[in-house]
Amino acid sequence: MFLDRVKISIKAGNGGNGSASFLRNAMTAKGGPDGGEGGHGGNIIFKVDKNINTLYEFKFHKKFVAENGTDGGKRLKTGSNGKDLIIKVPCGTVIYDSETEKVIADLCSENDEFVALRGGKGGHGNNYYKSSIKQAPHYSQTGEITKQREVILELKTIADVGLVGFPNVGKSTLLATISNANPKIANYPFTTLYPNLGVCEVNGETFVVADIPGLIEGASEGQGLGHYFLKHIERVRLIIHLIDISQSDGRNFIEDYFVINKELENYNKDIAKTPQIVVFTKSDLIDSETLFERTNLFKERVGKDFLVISSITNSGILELKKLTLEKLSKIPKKTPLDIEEFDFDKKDISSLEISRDDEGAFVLKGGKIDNFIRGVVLSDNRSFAYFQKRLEDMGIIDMLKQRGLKNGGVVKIKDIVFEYSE
Ligand SMILES: Nc1nc2c(ncn2[C@@H]2O[C@H](COP(=O)(O)OP(=O)(O)OP(=O)(O)O)[C@@H](O)[C@H]2O)c(=O)[nH]1
Ligand SMILES: [Mg+2]
Repeated sequence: MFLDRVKISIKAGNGGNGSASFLRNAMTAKGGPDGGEGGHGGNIIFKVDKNINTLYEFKFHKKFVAENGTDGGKRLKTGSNGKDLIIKVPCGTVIYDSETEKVIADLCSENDEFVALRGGKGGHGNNYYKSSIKQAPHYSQTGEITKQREVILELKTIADVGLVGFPNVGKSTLLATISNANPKIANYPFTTLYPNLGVCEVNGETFVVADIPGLIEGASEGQGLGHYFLKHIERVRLIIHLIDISQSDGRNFIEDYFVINKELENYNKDIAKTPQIVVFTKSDLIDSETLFERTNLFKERVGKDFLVISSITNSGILELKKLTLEKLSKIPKKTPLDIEEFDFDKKDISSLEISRDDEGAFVLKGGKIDNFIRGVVLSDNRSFAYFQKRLEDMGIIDMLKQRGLKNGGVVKIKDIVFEYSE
């Protein structure tokens, strides 16, 4: 099965806790603080792997968690950093924020990578808080806890050329003839169920060709399989539009031309503007007189240039390869998609919300509080004093006073409740 859109969850590693320990050995009965720093959590990184062509692996594996940092230890031992988790994706993977559906990364070149989530910071050990006035801090900082997020991965094939046309017109056969690819070929419609890529070489130069599953009338509205794959044509620079000139499937070749172009236009106006080479296939199945009549009719009715080929006799194949290369040399590469700035990573450390509950207690919330509170281990009186002092330094006590906080008033911060005393 071909999978080209999938939702997965990702989580960077948590930071390790800082340690609050004191040096104790035979020589120093009462040593100083020696608690080490917590290690940082691992990042979540998406990286292009050119050996992967589909998102199939994500069918079974949908949850990705990077390693946590470990806690700091005694004797200033720093915790180890969590390992980054590298998620390998095919070239052409677009990543969306699943909440907003905005594009947050477009991994469209071979060496692209994207750090989606940064690991939580490790907490400071008590040694870090040592100062001239505070020789023996008993508190340390907890590591940062990261949140799980959801992203959507979507594969939009990256190829220079897309082979487009009705089912059974010979797209896969042409791909097999001109490139190193080995797609399934059979004399029935919808043989190709997902895009195949091949590299075609002409005069020492190469380009990448994608064989797209056959389109039918209504494809842009969901008929057949094609609609699902039209997105893979979005990024090709050149379309080779294949039409069965032998009419072996009983359709009319001129109608075929218009129907497919209409579907492209209905799907996306930009695709309709992509340069095309019109190619008549299976010319070996009709005699030269019929071929002459039909191509003349096409000139009259449509008036566009075309090439005539047969993948069986190879006639016209070299000419098509050369024309493709020549056209490509004049068409600029498509630029990556516009990226919305990704704000999973931005931490809210400034917001502060003050409200009062039914009992008249002051309730503090917001990023500023979250950031601060993780540093406080309140099992201990000395760290509690530090906590109140920090609230004062941050100007929060003044703000509360302006709103009516008096001596003995109750303040709630998450699960910490205390009475304010001047
Ligand atoms: N005689 C002749 N037969 C061809 C030619 N090209 C393809 N065929 C035959 O046409 C049939 C369909 O070919 P495919 O390459 O599978 O067609 P497709 O366009 O990829 O079809 P879907 O994947 O179903 O959309 C096969 O039996 C091929 O052998 C050609 O130039 N001449
Ligand atoms: Mg095919």
